[in-house]
Amino acid sequence: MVLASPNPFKIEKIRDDIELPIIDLSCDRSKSSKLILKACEDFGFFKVINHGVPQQIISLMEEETHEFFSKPGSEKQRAGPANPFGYGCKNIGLKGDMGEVEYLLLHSNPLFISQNLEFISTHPNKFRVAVSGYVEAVKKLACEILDLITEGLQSSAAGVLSGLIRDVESDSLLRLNHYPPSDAGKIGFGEHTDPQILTLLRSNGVGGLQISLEDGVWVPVSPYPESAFCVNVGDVLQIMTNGRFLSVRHRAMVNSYKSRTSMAYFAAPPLQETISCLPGLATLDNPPLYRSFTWAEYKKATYMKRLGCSRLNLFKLQ
Ligand code: GA4
Repeated sequence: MVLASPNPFKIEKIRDDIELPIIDLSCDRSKSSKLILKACEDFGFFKVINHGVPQQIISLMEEETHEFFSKPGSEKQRAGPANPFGYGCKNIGLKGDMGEVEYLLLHSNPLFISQNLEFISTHPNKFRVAVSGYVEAVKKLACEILDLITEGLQSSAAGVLSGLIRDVESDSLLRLNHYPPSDAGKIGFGEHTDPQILTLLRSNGVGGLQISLEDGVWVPVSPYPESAFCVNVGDVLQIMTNGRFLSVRHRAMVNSYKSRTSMAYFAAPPLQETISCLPGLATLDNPPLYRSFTWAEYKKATYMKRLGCSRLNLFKLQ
């Protein structure tokens, strides 16, 4: 299907007939592992169901998210500006990117979660309990998926990826987004790849997320099944798999009738961790594509560039 793009002078290809993988984590371990590997190679994206995150924990976090975004603008501003953490409205990052979105960006570290909560919620303890419970549950799911990945890769890296996320110093983040209804076709959050290892995202059952295929064709991601988590491969996982997995380009569109909220957990290594290819994934025939660097170095590079720019090329070996 070819649709008019948000920019009326540019015609963009959109295909809604592509079946994106939905992986049932309650099925046989080696089967899930194979399906995840294939999805990471083909799309850098898949959905998981029967993922073990309790509905009660999700509902609690969704209630807090709804409550925060329902507050008057002046109250929400008290939790901002996002530099990069805190409340942000329309401004994304530090280089002038804008979108039809408001958000709350939080570090997942328990100490950070406990700070400045009085600016976010009138019942800070309830908010803290909801965020900590959600972060713990999605961290566990991210680790489970990363273990299935390393098992499937059969590299001698069993547990290496999940270890980076479990580390007390892990730089993982939680982002709560609200896309108020606006003119259809407007961009909520512009195209980009996630810099981290893996992203777990849920929405309130309203569509808007789109992923880009390698040829640049956009595919809308259906918001169903509502119980599912969307999983994105991030830049660091593309680098650690020596380019075998794809860090998926994605964006969020707004719609004209319903407001959309989403909650994204970005699983990241500690800032001082050195990132390089997993053992066995670079060989003489398949030499390393990227140089080693620390996550702090990579993160700095992401904030120096506009949202849609590729950071991966900066770390490519000749
Ligand atoms: C994209 C993924 C995460 O939402 C995020 C974003 C970050 C921000 O909003 O502060 C960035 C963006 C994201 C990549 C490029 C830079 C940094 C905005 C931006 C323009 C929190 C992250 O880690 O990188």
